[in-house]
This record gives sequence, structure tokens and C-alpha cells, in this order.
Amino acid sequence: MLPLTPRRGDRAWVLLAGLLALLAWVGDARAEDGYALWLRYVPADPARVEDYRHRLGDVVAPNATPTQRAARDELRRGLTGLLGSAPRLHATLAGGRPLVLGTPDSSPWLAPFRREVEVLGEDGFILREGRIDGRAALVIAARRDIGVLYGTFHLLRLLQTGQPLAGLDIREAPKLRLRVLDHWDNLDRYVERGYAGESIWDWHKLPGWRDPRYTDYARANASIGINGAVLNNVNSNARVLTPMYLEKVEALADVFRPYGIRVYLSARFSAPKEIGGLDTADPLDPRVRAWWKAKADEIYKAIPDFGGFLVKANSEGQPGPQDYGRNHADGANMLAEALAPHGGVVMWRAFVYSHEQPDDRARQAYDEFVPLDGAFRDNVVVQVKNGAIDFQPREPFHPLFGAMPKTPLMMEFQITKEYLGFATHLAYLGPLYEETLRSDTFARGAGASVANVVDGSLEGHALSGMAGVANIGSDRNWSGSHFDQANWYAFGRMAWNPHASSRAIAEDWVRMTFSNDPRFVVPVVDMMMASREAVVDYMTPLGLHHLMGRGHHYGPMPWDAGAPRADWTPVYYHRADKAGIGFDRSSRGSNAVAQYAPPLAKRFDDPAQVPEEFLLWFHHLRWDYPTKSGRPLWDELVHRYDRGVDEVKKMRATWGDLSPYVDAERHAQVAAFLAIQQDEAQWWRDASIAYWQSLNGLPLPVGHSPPAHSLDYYESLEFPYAPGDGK
Ligand code: BDP
Repeated sequence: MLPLTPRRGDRAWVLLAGLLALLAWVGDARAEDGYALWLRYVPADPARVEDYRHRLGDVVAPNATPTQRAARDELRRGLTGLLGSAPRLHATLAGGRPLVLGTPDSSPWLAPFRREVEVLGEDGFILREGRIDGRAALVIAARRDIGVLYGTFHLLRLLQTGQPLAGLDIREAPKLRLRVLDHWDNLDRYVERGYAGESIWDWHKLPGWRDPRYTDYARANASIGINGAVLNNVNSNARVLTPMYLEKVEALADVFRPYGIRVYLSARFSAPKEIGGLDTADPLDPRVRAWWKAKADEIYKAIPDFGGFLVKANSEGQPGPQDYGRNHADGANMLAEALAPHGGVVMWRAFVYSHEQPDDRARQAYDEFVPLDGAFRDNVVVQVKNGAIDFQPREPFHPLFGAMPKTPLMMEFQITKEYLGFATHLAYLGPLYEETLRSDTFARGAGASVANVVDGSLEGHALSGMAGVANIGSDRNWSGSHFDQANWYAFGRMAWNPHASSRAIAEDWVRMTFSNDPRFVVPVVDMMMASREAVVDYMTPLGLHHLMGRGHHYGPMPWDAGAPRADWTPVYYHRADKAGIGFDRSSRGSNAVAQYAPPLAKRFDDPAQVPEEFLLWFHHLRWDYPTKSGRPLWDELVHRYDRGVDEVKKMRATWGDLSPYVDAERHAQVAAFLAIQQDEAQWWRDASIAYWQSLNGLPLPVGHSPPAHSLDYYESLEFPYAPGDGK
């Protein structure tokens, strides 16, 4: 406790406050558990804090709607933490130099901005230094309340990252309409591919108990512009559509609404049979159509802003229209018709591959969907995974992007790290997202990036979106590890702007989540930017893919040939033998290359021209194939495995040196996880090398050490209880 009651303006007090702020700035010694995410609101940069106080001491903000109150609450919370004292909140223009926020309708002082905010659309905002009623002011103006809330979070981010406010002139509008998290959460709270504890949705206690955590979830999402949440697993349970569960969904929708987040549900295609008493789910049967229509009406009665349905159909055993001889468009359009009167959308997944088809799995979605281009209703968006196989550490972009010009295509990324080391491996996914989004599809000659397809600009689609399979659970730190919060964060920022730089986003995140000290920020951002490539190197270098343990996908299992279907086995994907390795998708093989636009197809078809990171994705090559480094393929593989392990060692050393800048609690957990990662990277490298050597009989190149154990040892390892397995 301070011994004296400080008076405002008292010099000693100002000095003391400054000193405290400085201490907090330099190294926050308080234990932190990660719950606050990137919204920690610790004291702002002491060099700027006076200026911030000067500009933000008085806030003029409307107070009439839940979203307006959310913006006020966030400002109060944020500014109190950042500036050391609560702002004075006014309903009318008071003295001083105010921050004025609102819409032209909610705030009379913002009427002059009407024209300008109209142009910025539903969710855009202006954040600008200007003059209001003749006096200098900072302005957050938007067309709707939600834009004001987004602008508020933007301003808080500037303060959190120590940016100057003078001369501010920001105009922001999201480039995508649907910015959605997909939760693969079951009704029993099991999370498929979840590594952060059980589901945050406490279905059993809903609707009676609205956990305050739901509000914090909504705040975090709104702070990065996410505006939708699919609450349940794509492998869905029809029960979520029964009145008992819809009441629970309604409660969540009520909590999220002020933050601009709509709820969506994964709809089980066979629901009319399972909960509707019908004997068919045929999308062309009038009874089925009537059932879905009535179901949609029932949902919208309770949740007027319900977003719509996400559907996984005829994929991995899920029911779908093909069960009745119909196609994906028939199924999607039936649901779309039911939702259309209410403004809802259908997100129909293109993640399909058939059991019976002997064809290359990578080709199948394209073959099934391209003929349906133009057949979907206008409130259908086809949701396509970033790559044609399945969220691997690296995949070439999905050939559907650019190949269905008449259909809006939505990106599906995985935020949870099913194939990238679960929660313990530090792998920042921003560069993965960016690499995919920046890929040129050559759809209309050069310069048609995946981002241009997804944001609708290439073909002029109004509907656009990005979905991220969430990594959120009930763990105190939400994501299972501190650094996995960055992937949630980066996803949101890139869904807002798919052209954004993953490095810049990482920097914002590091500053907000840990520290603004450049001695911390620079090495940590570098480490994050290199981290995903390290995973590629120690797990699946040079275009190898899907070599993970069967079912749970934990650890290496390249020898596995025993899964129930061939295309779930690593041997199907690597095709290694004494002579060579890799999947021949060239024109001499499965010809998957032909699904890309001609200039790309040509490049991918030629082992000498294909980007080396996709070499074994598209080609089966001899072990002595000369790679670009001059090393034979086998030596290059070993080199990359070791490079990956070395990078993790470097990350560990970097982090070890950074303890002065991080609270001990978070520092210790990250350090422990990096140690796990190093062990597992070594395991991946050793097990893979031992297995390849058992096939090719080649010695290790000079300077590379042999695996620590025999292949038998690696093959004997079993993990029946690894988390997240599908069930
Ligand atoms: C794979 C997952 C599986 C999902 C499936 C999907 O292993 O759990 O159900 O994709 O996206 O990544 O439908």
C-alpha cells in the first residue's frame, strides 16, 4: 500500500507512478496463466503514456445497445490497465480533448461521417484524429455498432503495441464476409483434434449457466474480427438440432450477439431420419425439404441472427445426398432453400474422397466438385481445405481454388495442430496461411492469388469467407499452449485481411501477449517465423506427407500399412522402396498436376522445375536424384531432418535466454514444451531415417549421426490414449 494518498498532479506521485509503470514495462514479474490472451492491458509504454492519457482521458460514447456497452466496457477495462486510471465516460461532448466513438445514428457528432462510413460497409470503421465541434478529438466512427467495437479494439491494440496516436488516419474494412471458427466439439465435450482440454461449451449446464468464459471468448474473437462460430463437430450429432439443444445454442447466441458473433451449427444430413421420424433424408423428397424448412423456421424463431449450417456430407462415412443418388449441389441447395428466407448460408465442405475409388485421394474433391460449378444456390459457399489431402505441415494449395469461378469458395484452415505436433510443438501457422493465400492460381493468367479467390474479388462474388478449425478448449490458457494462442490470433487477422503479413501479425501478438521490449520481440518473432518450417523439416521434408501415427496422428509411423483403408496409411503416400520415394502425381502418374492451371501444371509436372518443397508430393524419384543443393535426394532428406532438429534446439536456446522479459509461469511452461518438442523432433528424425534406411540400405551421409534406437523400437511404440483422436 502507498503510505500517502496521492493528489492528482503531485510530482512525487507522478514520478512514482512512472517508475512503477517502467518496472511493469521492463519485466512483468506477475505470474500469468495466459487466460487474458492478447488482451492483457498491462501498463503502456512509459514514453507514450502521457500522450495517451492526454488524448484518451475523456470518452464520449453511446450507451444504449449491448454492443455499445461492450465497446465502453472494453475501453474502460483497457484504458484502466494501460493508462493506470479509468477514462471519464460521457454521454455528451464534455470538456477536454475527447475520444468520440459511435455511428452517425448513435452519436450526433458523427453525422458528418455518414458518407464515409457507408463506403466501408457493414463492419468497417474509421479511426482518425480530427475535429469535432471545433475541438481536437480522436474519432472512431462506423456504420454499425459492431464496426465501432472493432475500431475500439484496433485503438487498444495501438496502445498495447506502443504506437503513436498523433495524426492517426485509419480506415479499415474486412475483406471477407464470413470469418468463422469451426469447433469440432462433441455434445459430450470431447473435442475431435482438440489439445486444450474439453470443450468450452458446457452443454449440460446450458442454458441455465452462462459461464463468463463465453463472454471472454466473444471479446477475444471480436478483437480480431471473427464474426461466426460453428459450435459443433463436422462429424455431427443430429441431437444438436432438437429443441433441448437449440435452447442451449440460443443462450450462447445471446452471449455472443453484442460482439457481432453469429452461431452456426454443423448439420447432420440424415437428421430428418434420426430426429425427424422420416424414413429418408433424400434431398429431393418433399417431406425432407419440408422438414428442413420447418427446422430452419424453428431455429430462427429463437435465434433471429443464426448464421446457417456447415455440412460434411459423403465424406469419411458421413451421410449425404449421394446416399440417394443425388449430388452435392442437390444437398446443399435443399438446405440453402430452407435458410434463404432468413438470410442464412450453407457452408458445404469439399473435403470428400471416396472409399471405393482407387484414384489418387488428392484428385477426388476436384473431380467431384468442378462439374458442379454454377449449380449451387447463391447462399451456398463451398468450403475448401487449404490443401487437397488434409492439413499437412505443408501442402500445395488446393486445386479447387481458381477452378470453380461461378461458386464462392471459402478457405478452411486448421488452427489446431492435428498434424503439427499437437499443443506442445511451437509452430506458428501464420506463414502456412500466408503461403497458401499468396499462391498464384493462374486462374486468369498470372496474379490471381488464392487470397483473391477467397476474398471474392477475382470473380466478383459477394459471399466470401474463411474458416479455422479452432484450437480452443477449457484449459486455462484456452489453446493448450501459450504460443498456440498466436495461431488463433493470426487466423482472425488473416480472415479480416487475407493479404496481411504473417510477420507483422506475429509482432503485434508478441507485443500484446508478452512484451514490447525489442530485446524480446525481435528474437521471438524470428523464432516464430522459422518454427513451421522446422516442423516440416523434422516431420515431412521435401513434400512428404501424412506419415503420422494412425488415427491420432501423433508421432512418426511411416511404416504403417495396416489402416482400414489404403489412403489412411503412410505407405500409400510415400511409396518408398529400395529404388526411390515419393507419390507420382505427374502426367506419368496420377496426373493430379493437370488439375492446376496450365502454367502451374507444367511446372509441377517437371521434377527439375517443381518448387523443391513439393518434390516428393508430385514425384517419385530415385534415392540418388540430384537436388538443387547438389546433394543426392537421400542426403538432402537427412540434411533437412537434422536442420529441423537443429532449429528446435536454437528455439530452445533463444527462449532460455529470454526469462528476464516474461513472467516465470509462462516462461517455464514454454521452456518445458520446447524440451518436449526437441525430444519429439529427434524422435521423428530418428524413426524416419531408421525406416528409410531399412528400405534403401543406404549409409548416412558423413557427419550425420545414426538413429538412437533400432527401427523395431520405434515401431513398437503405441499411444492408445493420445488426445484428440476421432471417435
Ligand atoms: C481430418 C481429421 C478428422 C476430421 C476430418 C474432416 O483427422 O478428425 O473429421 O479431417 O475435416 O483432418 O472432416
